[in-house]
Amino acid sequence: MQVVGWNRDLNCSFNHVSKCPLNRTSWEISVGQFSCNCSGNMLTYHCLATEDGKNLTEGCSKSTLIMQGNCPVFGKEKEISFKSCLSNSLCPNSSYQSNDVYLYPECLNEKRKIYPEVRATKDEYFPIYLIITPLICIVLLVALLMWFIKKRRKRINRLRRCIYRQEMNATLPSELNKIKLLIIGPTSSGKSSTGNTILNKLCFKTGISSSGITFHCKEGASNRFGRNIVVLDTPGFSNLTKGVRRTSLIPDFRSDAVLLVLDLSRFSVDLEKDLQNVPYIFGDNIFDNMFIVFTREDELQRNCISLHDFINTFPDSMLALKEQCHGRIKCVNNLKTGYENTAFVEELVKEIENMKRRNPHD
Ligand SMILES: Nc1nc2c(ncn2[C@@H]2O[C@H](COP(=O)(O)OP(=O)(O)O)[C@@H](O)[C@H]2O)c(=O)[nH]1
Ligand SMILES: [Mg+2]
Repeated sequence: MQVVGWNRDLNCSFNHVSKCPLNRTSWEISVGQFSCNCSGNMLTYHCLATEDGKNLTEGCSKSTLIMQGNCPVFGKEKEISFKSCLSNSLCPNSSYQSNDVYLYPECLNEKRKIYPEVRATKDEYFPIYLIITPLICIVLLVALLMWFIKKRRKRINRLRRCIYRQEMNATLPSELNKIKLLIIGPTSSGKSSTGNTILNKLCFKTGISSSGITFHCKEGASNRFGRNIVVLDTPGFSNLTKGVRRTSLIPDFRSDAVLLVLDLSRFSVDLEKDLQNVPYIFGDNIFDNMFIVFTREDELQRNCISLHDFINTFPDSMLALKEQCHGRIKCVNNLKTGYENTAFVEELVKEIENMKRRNPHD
């Protein structure tokens, strides 16, 4: 850039404008409107780009000869300088006076295309920080939220464990608080697992075997919710000799409730036959205080089916059984451990106690 005009000491005003006049008529109107009688010097109206290319400025200065291919600009001290017009054929193609610049709109282009070095200022690039800053904020927010949720979940689990421990440490109840449960059902339906869930300890051996794992009745007890819960686990139907009555197979065990444990993923003709034999093996009154407990609730959840929807698919024989049990049907996931199954056991205990209250002589 070369300084070609100088008006540092002249007390004239300069205004930034959004547009410069681009033809003779409007230029002359601006000349008439803009007073250039500064400090007694006869100066000429100019409307030029500033040296940094950022603004268009109106002001008064001495008219200066600008050489071909250049555009006049206002320097930092409002002196007239020039910059090369690198654009194209629309650039000045001969020498001219700086106050005739309106003849070359390329020099007054609002987008400053005339000055590649000015055009390259960072303000004219897309402001990447406008994307990066909110992005960083979002990532930080998500991380904070996840940290908060994790912390909360930990606290809830700690609380649950605490409640669970308190429940476990409850003082041993008297005989009056005893609840006796008899567990029956087909082989491998999950009887022993359900017994363990109720007692909240590995009391009965579990596993898969076509002939069954449990061949003898086994009793287990545990203190839960301030009650002394006693469970009698029995062999599967296939290991109970048909034609032999309960009394000879199962020790004298006056249960408060019978849990008929069925695997909800296994409904077969064999099961229907087994169920028909239930009153013969266990006695005609077996249904009076019976709960049907379906294991593998996890399978229902995996298939997004509610217990209610599942019950709606029951065959007639099961509907009849449901009626006999007065609709007492429950569902359990024995894969859950400890306090995760607290709700199931607590609900079962409450329902058994309600049932006992309604039938005090049973
Ligand atoms: N996925 C799943 N498997 C279960 C559930 N309950 C029991 N089982 C499994 O079923 C199999 C038989 O269980 P078990 O309690 O020995 O049956 P039992 O012969 O009736 O005493 C075992 O492998 C258990 O792990 C349950 O709720 N969900
Ligand atoms: Mg078993």
